[in-house]
Amino acid sequence: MLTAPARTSARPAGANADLAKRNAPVLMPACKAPSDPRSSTVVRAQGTPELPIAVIGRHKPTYKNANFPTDAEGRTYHLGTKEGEVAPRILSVGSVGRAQLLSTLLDPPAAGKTLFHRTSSRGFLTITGRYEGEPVSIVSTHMGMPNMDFVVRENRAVVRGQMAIIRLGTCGAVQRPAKLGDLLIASHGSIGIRRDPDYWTLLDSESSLEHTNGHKQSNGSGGNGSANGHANGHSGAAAAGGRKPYAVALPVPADPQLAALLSEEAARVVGAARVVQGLNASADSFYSSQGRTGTDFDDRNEGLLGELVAEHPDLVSLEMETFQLLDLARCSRGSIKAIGMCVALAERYSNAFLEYSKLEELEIAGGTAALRTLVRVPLDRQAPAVATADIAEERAVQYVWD
Ligand code: R1P
Repeated sequence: MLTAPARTSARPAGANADLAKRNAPVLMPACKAPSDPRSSTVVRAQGTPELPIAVIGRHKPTYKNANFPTDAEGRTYHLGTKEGEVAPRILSVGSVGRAQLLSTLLDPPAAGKTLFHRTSSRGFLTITGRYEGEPVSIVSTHMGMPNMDFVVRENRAVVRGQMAIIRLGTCGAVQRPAKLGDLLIASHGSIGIRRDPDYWTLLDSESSLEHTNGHKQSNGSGGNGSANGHANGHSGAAAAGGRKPYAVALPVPADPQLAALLSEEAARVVGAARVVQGLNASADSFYSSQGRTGTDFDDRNEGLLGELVAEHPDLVSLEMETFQLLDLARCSRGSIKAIGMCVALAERYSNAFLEYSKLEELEIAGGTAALRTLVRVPLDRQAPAVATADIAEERAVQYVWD
């Protein structure tokens, strides 16, 4: 079905006093006015020496249960957190710097207390505190779908009850109306793009076969069928038994409640004209699977973006994690609500790239909208029971936000 990306509409102004208070900032600057209680804690992503970060380092404790490893304290293998340290409402961000920056939006800790920080031996940073009184965690997820898999599964294992996870990332804007600096919300869900190595394997084996049979090489490249310079894989696809060099998974939906709330909050923060809802695509690499071309490798991806847009006219954003988040949420037996939102850092259709100095205020804007959404979405605290590992056993839990 051909659908144009939908625009959000802003919530009517002045609905109530609380709303008016929340509506105050349009685009939050990196350093806010002194009257704002959080202003003194807004810092740049780089150089935040005052933030206490516990680095576990290379030391590894003893783990039990090869199926789902946890240490004697119940800490997960890659994220290094245990029950009580992670809130059911999670903001997943790509970089450690973004996590640190957005932690400055959290409620100031009570006197004598600090926000909970933990950096695992693999570099995953978890920061837990409260936002508007509600416990939330910000988790740096790094890049790519395998890292998102760690973040979703290992956090699921240490949190009881239903969870909400919002990814705030950066992305490429695939087509208009999405443009540089916009907040692109994956309200239509996400497709996944995977480079299929079998395509090249089949080309190579066909080439070898032809060579053995004494036929003239069809590619004229001197023996390697994957170096024949086909423009976009179409002609190569026929040669590789009809296979395509890039496999595209069907769309996985986002949580509709989160989509509605997030588009509303994003429009309130940056204005409806800078929020675009549509379909996201997560690729398994930054370069070939996102249609970035070059001559060093035989990628056969020149036609990839055009094919994606033709197949999915509502496609707006291209990045590397949201598909995994939505896929796991869909398979979580109703225990996870999830969505992704990205700052458009690049325009793939014009080749423009955002001035990096503008990124921080956009991260703050997106983070504000995401945190407001996280604390508003209703979650069922009872269901479902989590039985991933021994850590789910019933026992008194000390919550770091209490
Ligand atoms: C690539 O540069 C990284 O940036 C995007 C991609 O998804 C990938 O992770 O997101 P983040 O800014 O959240 O890392």
